[in-house]
Amino acid sequence: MRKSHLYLLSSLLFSSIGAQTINYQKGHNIWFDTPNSLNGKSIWLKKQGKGANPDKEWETSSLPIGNGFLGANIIGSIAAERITLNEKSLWKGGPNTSGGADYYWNVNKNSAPILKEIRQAFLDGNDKKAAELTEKKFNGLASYEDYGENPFRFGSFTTMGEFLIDTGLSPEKISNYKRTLSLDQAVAQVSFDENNIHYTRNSFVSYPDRVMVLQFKADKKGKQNLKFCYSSNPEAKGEIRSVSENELLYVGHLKNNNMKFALRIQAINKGGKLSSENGILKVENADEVTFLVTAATDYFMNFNPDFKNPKTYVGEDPEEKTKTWLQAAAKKGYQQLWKRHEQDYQSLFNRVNLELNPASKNQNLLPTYQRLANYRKGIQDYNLEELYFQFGRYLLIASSRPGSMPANLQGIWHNNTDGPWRVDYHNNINVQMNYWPAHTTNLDETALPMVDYIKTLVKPGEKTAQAYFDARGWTASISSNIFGFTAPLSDEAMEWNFNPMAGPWLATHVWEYYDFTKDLKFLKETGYPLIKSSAQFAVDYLWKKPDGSYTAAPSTSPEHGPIDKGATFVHAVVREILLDAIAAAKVLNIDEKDRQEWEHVLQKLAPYKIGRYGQLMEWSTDIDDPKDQHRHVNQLFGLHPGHTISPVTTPKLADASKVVLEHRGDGATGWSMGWKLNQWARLQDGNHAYTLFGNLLKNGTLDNLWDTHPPFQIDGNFGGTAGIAEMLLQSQMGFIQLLPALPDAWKDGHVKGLKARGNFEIDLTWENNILTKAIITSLSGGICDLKYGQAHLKLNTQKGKRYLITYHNQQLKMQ
Ligand code: FUC
Repeated sequence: MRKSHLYLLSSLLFSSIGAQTINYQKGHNIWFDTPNSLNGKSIWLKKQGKGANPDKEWETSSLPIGNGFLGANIIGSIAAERITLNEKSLWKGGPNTSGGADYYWNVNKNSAPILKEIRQAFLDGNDKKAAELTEKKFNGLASYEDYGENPFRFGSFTTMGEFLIDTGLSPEKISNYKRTLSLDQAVAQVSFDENNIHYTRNSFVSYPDRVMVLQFKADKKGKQNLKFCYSSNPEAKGEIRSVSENELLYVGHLKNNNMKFALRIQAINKGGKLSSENGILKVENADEVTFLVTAATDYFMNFNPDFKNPKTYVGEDPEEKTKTWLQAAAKKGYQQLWKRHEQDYQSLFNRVNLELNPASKNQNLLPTYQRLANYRKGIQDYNLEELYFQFGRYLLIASSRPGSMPANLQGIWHNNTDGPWRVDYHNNINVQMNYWPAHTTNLDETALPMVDYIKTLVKPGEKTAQAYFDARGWTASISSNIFGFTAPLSDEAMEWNFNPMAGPWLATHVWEYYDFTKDLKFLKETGYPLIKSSAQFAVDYLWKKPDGSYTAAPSTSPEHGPIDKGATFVHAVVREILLDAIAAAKVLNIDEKDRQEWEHVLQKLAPYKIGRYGQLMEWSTDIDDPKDQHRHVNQLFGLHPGHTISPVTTPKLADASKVVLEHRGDGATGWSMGWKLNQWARLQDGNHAYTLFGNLLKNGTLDNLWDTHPPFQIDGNFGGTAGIAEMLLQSQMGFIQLLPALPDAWKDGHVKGLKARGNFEIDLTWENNILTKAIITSLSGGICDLKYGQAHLKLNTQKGKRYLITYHNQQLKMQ
């Protein structure tokens, strides 16, 4: 019997004693019962085949922890604890490479004058010429590969190295091993018995105190004999030094761009002795040891970069910052650090609780990888589905906190000097997908790094908009870094490299932030300028044809198909940003003239078209292939993440979207299944959405529940979590739909704390697949327009009030 309120109780009980013991059989835990080896250590010394990561254990069975800035993976070996380390801003590339600032910013081709020729070629029916001109002229100057140019400008996210903490224990002699990540408490715990002694290691990363805390203890005194070693990024010059008997300091610079970074480790012992020599910390016969780790780079998030200054992204000295944080953390001590961490984390995580078929059998007695294996065989495990949902929320809190850049392709969990797609910000689905669950699962704050990222793109993106399209406003391209990179890359494969819709797509997230939070100050001071200038770009990018209509030429549908004179995806993004801009200007009651322009363009924009198979056409001509199972489904952008297609308001277009999804099939890479899950949910087909969710878990998920492309890519985790929220609640069409895509399998359930646009918090309870109760908490007041099936209820809510709604006799009623 599974009693979900027991989880809460147990998590409360265990939390109050500072993660002494995680009851891995209760609550939201990802756990393993066998230790990892140390085979993967320093994988940068080993050969890496394309796409394959030689450190399989890191990829499939390590546990990620983080505070948005600092990320780490706990490997949990016996003879040593190995911990891979990331700092979000440790990047190669940017204006401080030896090429200097002029070289870095000289990445756009001035191709705007060629647009006329391309469009004339389209008018002449010479699509081949249009494509060739686009391929030759609309790429940029910077390579995506470090072997493509020297110095390498685009750069890549890169590891901060790893820790090896020797224990002197032998893996052969241990029993009762557990490696557990508690999502309820945001702590990773490794525990085992050796020689009748029970050893425990607790690891967490605190956001309020900017410190990583690693605690080693045992149930007998004097058993901690440890050697703490740090191996830095091999592409850095630096030194690890012993600064006192209990403290190490590393200061180094990346060779590529001279980025400075610092790391401090301090040991605090109970009993025994500490010493430090030659950059190694030694613990002898201690009862308990806590290692405090602070790390930072000199990166400065600059929204107004000086294009002449190579150091425009260089800020505070990391040696100083890490010192201040370390001293403050050491003063607090373990218990206080733990309490502050737990309180901070739970203030976000506990906002949402999901229970699916609460009376079903809890299979938490099995390690997570075995549950996943059973799930693949078709054994139902609703609690595993809940765990997957909550893991996405955990990962977002751990990788995206205010003041940092957004989560990248691997969140903040990369184990090498460079990785797939430079572990970058990928703007044609991936970074956007990372933020899909931010608002719907009640984590608004985690979206702020995305807004900051967008702000870093504006000034450089204005140059890109001018150079290629002679356009107002700003845009970005396929890939970006932390140094405001907005140009296309040098590759001529324009089906992926041509992506001027990156900017407008990103800007739609800014409107989402407002729409969910109703934060007027944000909209006025931060949001609207970003949205408006993006809408201006979108208008100027379009081709005004001789007949007065607007179309996107040249354009592409991400990563496949021809250079087109009107790809559906592009029109859908344009529609979205213009609608957002109009809505925002109306809220602020400004820019009447701009609004008229945007409305005019919307009216004249090439419409959605339905093709010969009844499909929503992907390109301007009816060339779709029903056998095409490409992972990108961008032609359905209007269905999701956009809001211009819906079964309620545009049923024919929704039917045509369904044909596309049927053609594309129910398989794909991890993130693509995550996307199709969201799209089926938007079609309000709960059972089909559930099939996609099942496939994502079965075929796109590693043993530690990380999403895999392959390799590990975090977007699918976020897409999966967002998709589950979409199945339970939708609000994109101007009203709120309760349980719009509930699958038959989720017969009974309860969800607390999902968010709807308008700043409403919503709890739902259902039995036998039918809604019984909803509680609406209005956080900003205003009209709350509820729909469930055919039932409809409109409430005029007051800020701060809760409304209990029941569903009975096919009617929604306020109690
Ligand atoms: C997009 C996808 C790829 C990969 C990459 C990071 O370009 O098409 O599959 O996920 O992003």
